[in-house]
Amino acid sequence: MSLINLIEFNRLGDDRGGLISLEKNTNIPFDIKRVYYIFDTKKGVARGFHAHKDLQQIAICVKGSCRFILDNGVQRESILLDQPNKGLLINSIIWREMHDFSEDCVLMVLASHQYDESDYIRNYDDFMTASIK
Ligand code: T46
Repeated sequence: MSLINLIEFNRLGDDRGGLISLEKNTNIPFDIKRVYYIFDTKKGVARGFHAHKDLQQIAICVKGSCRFILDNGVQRESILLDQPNKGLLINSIIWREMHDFSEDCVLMVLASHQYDESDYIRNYDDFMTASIK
């Protein structure tokens, strides 16, 4: 089974421009407790390199592009996010890395919980141990 779970959002825009709406229980499969966005990422920088113990997230490149690598300890897959109507669902105990940020990239992330550093697994060996439990 693929690790890449893309949710396609309806484009509600018209001849004035684009519009996409994100709603819990309509096109977002969890209660949104937090939203953050990553922008102005410096050339050549990669981010992520961690997993979460208990967190669902949806990552949307609302502008520009970046490449995600998802890894469940067995499989490792890559996806380019480059459309504002595609959301990448990332479940718990999935190692994620973000690479190849375009200069104009704005990566918005919806999260099922508030920020909690103790939910992060930032060491790959610890992640591998958690992934086989
Ligand atoms: C993820 C990927 C896709 C906060 O204080 N609150 C927050 O909501 C977030 C997301 C981060 N921070 C702090 C924690 C660090 O001191 O901001 C700093 C940078 O966070 P981090 O190095 O974890 O950022 P990324 O880009 O490596 O990872 C982020 C999310 O943290 C992570 O949950 O899945 O984006």
